[in-house]
Amino acid sequence: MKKVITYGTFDLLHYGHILLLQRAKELGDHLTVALSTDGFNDIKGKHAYFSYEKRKMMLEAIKYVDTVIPERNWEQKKHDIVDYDIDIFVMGDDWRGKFDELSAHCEVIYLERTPDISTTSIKDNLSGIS
Ligand code: C2G
Repeated sequence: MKKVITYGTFDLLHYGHILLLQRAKELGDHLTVALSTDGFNDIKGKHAYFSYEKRKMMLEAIKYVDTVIPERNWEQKKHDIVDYDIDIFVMGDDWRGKFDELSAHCEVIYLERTPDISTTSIKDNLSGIS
């Protein structure tokens, strides 16, 4: 069984996230999403609209997602890959090159980001900024 993992905040879930998860799942047989905890979002300087529990519940409702685990820090990726016996690490290509060191443990794939949609743009549009 080919196991895939990806990481992110997945706040205000939108079709860009879904298309990423769909393509990630298509690369293997099992997809784990390491979901940024509220504490890690503080470290990332991100403030999610929805709590970790709500973001986790929404991800678990997506048919492409098999398992959701917490992402608590930057360093856990190489341990997750070993602990969960991961074959492929996937991220959107806004991260291209940032995680290449993981290729020592598994295949590293960057998928093209879906254009013209982001959690930030949704927030800005709703608040009338843009
Ligand atoms: N994404 C995408 N297209 C968009 C928006 C997001 O493909 N229009 C992808 C991102 O590239 C990422 C995933 O969806 O792979 C989740 O996006 P975010 O929740 O913004 O993730 P981020 O805050 O970048 O967290 O350790 C890694 C970090 O946790 C990544």
